[in-house]
Amino acid sequence: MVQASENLQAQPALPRTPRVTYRMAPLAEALAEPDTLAVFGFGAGSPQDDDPRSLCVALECFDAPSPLELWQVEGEVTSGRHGDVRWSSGGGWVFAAVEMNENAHGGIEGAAREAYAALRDFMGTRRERNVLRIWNYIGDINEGDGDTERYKQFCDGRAAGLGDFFAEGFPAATAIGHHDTKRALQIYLLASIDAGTPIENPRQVSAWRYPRQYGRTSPGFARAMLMPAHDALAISGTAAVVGHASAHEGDLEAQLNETLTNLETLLSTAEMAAGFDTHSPLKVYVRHATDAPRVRDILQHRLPGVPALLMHGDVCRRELLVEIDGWRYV
Ligand code: 3EB
Repeated sequence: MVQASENLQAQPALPRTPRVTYRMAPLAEALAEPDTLAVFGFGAGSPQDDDPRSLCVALECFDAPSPLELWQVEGEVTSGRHGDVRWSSGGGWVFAAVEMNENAHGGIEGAAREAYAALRDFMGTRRERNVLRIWNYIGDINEGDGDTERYKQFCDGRAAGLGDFFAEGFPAATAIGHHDTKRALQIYLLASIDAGTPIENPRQVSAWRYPRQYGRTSPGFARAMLMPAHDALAISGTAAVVGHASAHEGDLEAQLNETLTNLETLLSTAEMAAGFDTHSPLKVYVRHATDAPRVRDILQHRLPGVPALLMHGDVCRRELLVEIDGWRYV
């Protein structure tokens, strides 16, 4: 008879998903913990550190003081720099981040192209080749009309810089507008030695199949990503999109309800139990600061006890007022 212990040893160890939490703590304390893969502060007042694991996200948090976001892994963490990329690795995971000044690259399109080319170049040096989740924060995302809107220029540059980087499958993603007057494009990612399972939303057209009206270059992202060990679902930026159309234009509460329906659909498609809990860190991007109290009220009622960080961010379609992304652990 096969012993249980032999059985376990025969299983290839899949890397356990980094633990993502929000915490009120000094940055130095978070960085001093040896299992810290990355630490994020939010907004202009957030603490700064030269450590490659530390990133100040250019989005203001509606809660003051704002917490830090911590990513913690099992195993020792090493870190460094590779050209414009700051990175860390540990436990089978890689964090990589790049901040590009648009002015140095002729605008948002060039900055996106260079940023993605830099990330792709760095990832080529790693064993953790599977990019499972990526975040993009872009200044003045809705400025410009039609195909010249800055989000669409970003999509063009992103595709050019990516080349065939995501040929084996798109990661889950977020693309949100920030209000920092420095024209800085911020991109960071989480990659693994093992592949995840992309999840689409049956209520929505897959983003890479969006019709032409949304731009020359369709955004390439999966609606969610089931992590290799099936211990967590990474959820992409999710808004009130049904089919490919924006729903409930001008109605904040209806958009929020539609977004929550989309989130529940992702959980059920990933065969996860319904609902979010105290270990499901979410980010809620709110376009108009004046809407934040109402969004908070609704979410306290609909998602009681769920750590939801409210941030001032613009959704990439100007009629959309709110977007949610985050993590759901098993
Ligand atoms: C949507 O559902 C909203 O361009 O990477 C969400 C997540 C959105 C990621 C991206 C865009 C992106 O289409 C927009």
